[in-house]
Amino acid sequence: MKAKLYLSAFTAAICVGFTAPVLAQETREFSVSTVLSDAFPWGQAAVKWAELVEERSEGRMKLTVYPNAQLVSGDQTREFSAMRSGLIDMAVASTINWSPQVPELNLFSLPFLMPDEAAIDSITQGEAGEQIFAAIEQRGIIPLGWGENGFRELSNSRKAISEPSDLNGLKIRVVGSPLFLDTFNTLGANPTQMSWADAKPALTTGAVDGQENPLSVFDVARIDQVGQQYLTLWRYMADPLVFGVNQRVWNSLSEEDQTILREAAVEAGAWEIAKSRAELSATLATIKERGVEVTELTPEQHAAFVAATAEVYEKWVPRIGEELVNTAKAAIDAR
Ligand code: X2X
Repeated sequence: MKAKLYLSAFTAAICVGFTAPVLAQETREFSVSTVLSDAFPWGQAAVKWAELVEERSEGRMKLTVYPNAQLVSGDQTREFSAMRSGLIDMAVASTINWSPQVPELNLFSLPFLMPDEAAIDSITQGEAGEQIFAAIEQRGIIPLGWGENGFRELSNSRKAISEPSDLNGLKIRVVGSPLFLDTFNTLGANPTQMSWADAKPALTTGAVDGQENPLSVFDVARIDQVGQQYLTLWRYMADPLVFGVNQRVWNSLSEEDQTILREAAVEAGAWEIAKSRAELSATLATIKERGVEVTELTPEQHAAFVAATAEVYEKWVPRIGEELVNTAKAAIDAR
């Protein structure tokens, strides 16, 4: 955290001219980590947060966004630890990247738990969301609001995938907790964990055959240009984004500034969620125009994937917490 002393031109003039006692306005600068830049909805969420905070705090707080997980040298699954130790002040982070340190966040990664956007909202905006925020806070980060990376769709360079056996032996890049290895191993694929920084080069050289990411990421990062000709819309999971602050930073702020940060995070998140959802169909059209073969699953094909990944729950529900999973399921059923 860098604290700087700024004197506005006006107060400086007063100092020089009248030697009147002056209360200098202190601007504190904070680092905000993201994985994706503001070319993507994710990075835009962080920029929006920064703008709202700077404006509402009248310059007392300046949030500087560092994209591409650069504060952890691209190693996005170390972001949470780096925040906790104070190397990073704030972040807009994917639940996937924090799930190695916060097991409860694996909830969102359970295959086919959330069928639609209303299901995501029923978790994040309800009791399950509160339990998850409590779990994050318990581990030293203050969570303030939710954003959204989006439903993650499956792409590959080899063939159209419409049933689990199509994944047989395919090398798929995944990130995050070992849950992803379990999901793809269960499907008969050959998953390999790597950071986003390493993913595109691995797709380019053919070191991996496929990957999974939201449509916005596939589109903006031009994943079609690295040989990913086949895209299956299977909506197997979605990763929300969490706006979070290091606990010591949080405790050092006045109540007023805490409120500004929290309200701005909630607003920036809601703005980004609405924006990225509204853009989805145009994004899909763009991807199709580029010649990517898009496979939409029939209800039967979808059910086959659900059945094929069911055993992931046996291992992971106890790690996530049975109560949390049940609370989430009840919220989804009642949506
Ligand atoms: O690495 C990914 O796939 C990304 C950019 O979606 C996340 O950070 C979870």
